[in-house]
This record gives sequence, C-alpha cells and structure tokens, in this order.
Amino acid sequence: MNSGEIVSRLRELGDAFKADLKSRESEMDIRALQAAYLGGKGEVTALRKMLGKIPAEERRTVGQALNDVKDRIEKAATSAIDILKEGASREYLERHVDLTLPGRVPTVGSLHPLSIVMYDIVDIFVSMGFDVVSGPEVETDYYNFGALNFPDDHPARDMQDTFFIKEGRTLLRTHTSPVQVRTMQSRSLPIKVVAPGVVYRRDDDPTHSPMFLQIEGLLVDEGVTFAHLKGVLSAFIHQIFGRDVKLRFRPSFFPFTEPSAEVDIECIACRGRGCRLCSQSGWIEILGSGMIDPAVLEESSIDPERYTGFAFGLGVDRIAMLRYEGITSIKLFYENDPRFLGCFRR
Ligand code: 2NL
Repeated sequence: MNSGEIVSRLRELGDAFKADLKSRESEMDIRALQAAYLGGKGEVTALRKMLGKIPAEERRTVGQALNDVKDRIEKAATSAIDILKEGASREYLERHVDLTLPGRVPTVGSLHPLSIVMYDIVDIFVSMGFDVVSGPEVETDYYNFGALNFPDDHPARDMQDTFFIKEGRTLLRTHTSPVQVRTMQSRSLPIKVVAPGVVYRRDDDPTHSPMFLQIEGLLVDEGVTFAHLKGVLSAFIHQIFGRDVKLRFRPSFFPFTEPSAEVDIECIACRGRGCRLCSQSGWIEILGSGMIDPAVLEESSIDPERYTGFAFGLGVDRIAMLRYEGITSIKLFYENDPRFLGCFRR
C-alpha cells in the first residue's frame, strides 16, 4: 500500500466506525467496538505498522491521518455513550418520577409559643429601659433563699418543694430571684433589670410542670415608691392584655417584699361575670410584686435608708395559657408535639 491508499483507508475506517456504532446499545458494546478498531488486532494498528516502510517525506501526512482517525473514533464513542446515558436517565425518571405532581413545600420552623410570649414580655420591659440579666440554674441555698429573707423553716426550703443537689447547700433555683440578688451585689445603683429564665419546683399536675419559665423584674433607686410599681406594672399589663383591661392590686405576702401585692386582671373569658377559668371569681392572677424588704436590700449592702425599690415575678406559662385560650394543660408546652408547636406564629 502506498501512503495515499493508507490515508484513504483510514478515512473509510473512521466512517465505518460511525456506521457500526448505530447498532450498539450499551456502553460495553461501544467500548468493545472501539477496541476492535483501535486495539492491537485492529486494522488501524496494522496500518500504523506500515509507517516504517513508507518514504520519510510522506510519513508526516500518514501520521496525521492516523492520529485523526484515532481521535474521531474516540470522540464518536464517547459521545455515543453520553447520549445513551442521558436517554437512560430520562427514561428512568419518566418511569419512576411523576413530573406532573405539585412540588413539596419545605417545612419551616417557628418559635416555641413560650419563647414568643417570653420575648413579647421582655420587649415591653426593655422598651421601659430595663436591662436583661441571667444567671446560673444550679444555685446555692444562700442566693435562692438566704439572701431573700426566707426563714430557716420556710416550706419552700423543704425537700418536698425544692430539687436539692446537695441537701441544704446546692439546688435547682426555684425562682429567678437569685439572679436579682447577684445583680444587686455586683452592679452599681440605680438598678433596673429583668431576669427571664427557667426555674424548677417539685410540682407535677395539669397546671404545674417541674420545670417552667419565669420573669422577674427589679428596680432600685432613690425615691422609688409603690406608685412607681403600680405605674410600671399597669403599663405592662395594658400592653400585654390590651388598653382597656381592668386590673386590681390585691394585698399579699412574700418573704422578700413588704408591702406585697398580687395583680389580677378581669377574667378575659367571661369579662368578670364568673366562669370556670376564673373559678367564678371574675378575676385572674397575673403576677406577684412588692416593695423590696429593707432586710433584703441590707443583705446585699444597699442602704435601705437611702434606697428603695420594687420587684415583681410572673409565670410565663400562665400568661401563654391566657393568651392562647383553650390550652388546658401546661404539659403541652413541654411535650414538643410538632402538631401543637406548629399552631403558633409570631
Ligand atoms: C410570683 C411572685 C415575686 C419578687 C418576685 C424579688 C426579688 C428580689 C427582691 C425582692 Cl431580689 N423581690 N422578686 C418579688 C415579689 C414577687 O414573684 O408570684 N412569681 C411567680
């Protein structure tokens, strides 16, 4: 064969490969065909072996034709395989996926109802200039009871009511008041803070959970009176429950405040006429408050002759149950059933 014949045979082989490809239906078949053309026993290789016998000045052209045919065959094989794969995946999709079905809407999380209510309450006090403080959940007897004027034989100090870690020494805080005590002992006056957080008591029934959320507030300055307490707490209640809700301050007792008052609102379910929610009284208790007992100020090195203050505490779960009427058990807030949690949007 002369070099012209070799070149034209190589062209024919390229065309023949393309024609042969049409009858191949798998990647393996295509690769086998490619090997038959380009492999050691293939005709292209046989032609390459003639390269040594042709005149030196013609080798370049023949060599080029050899490279071209190798290139054509490889490219044709690869593109045939790509087309096969694409067809297979489309066929697979059509067989297994119904493209006419509507898309799935991704589920979006939401704040826990107690977090919503907690943030709303905190926001109101922040707007009145209160700072937000926090502290440990495992406390000492001193910060939880001692510094707050609890007598040694107070029932809250009993194993029945408090989770003790070391009897009489460390415990799970039963209110967020220890945070207020720590604040009085570390900050300079005046002090105006709220302490939101989780607290623990040995209670477990439809209206009590062993772990629940509380917010306490504390304001200490010169010249603070019960009128300031009434003003701040009235403003708070009107923002949470609406401008025209009726409220009353009812005398009460706490070891750490004197005088003390509980704040009730007119029952939101019966508007004061009396129903099951308010135990026929027409009123619902919202929070406890009072003027900080001079002994409590003194314990934290604040001079009660110069400074006075008020404090208050409220259960977030209670407020949430009133806001979202129809929640009959506090347990729903802690079971984290997504069907329940999905009902609340801020
Ligand atoms: C309630 C009542 C209250 C306080 C908490 C307090 C804190 C300090 C000093 C004085 Cl450091 N008082 N806190 C005062 C009155 C009532 O909570 O029923 N909470 C759910």
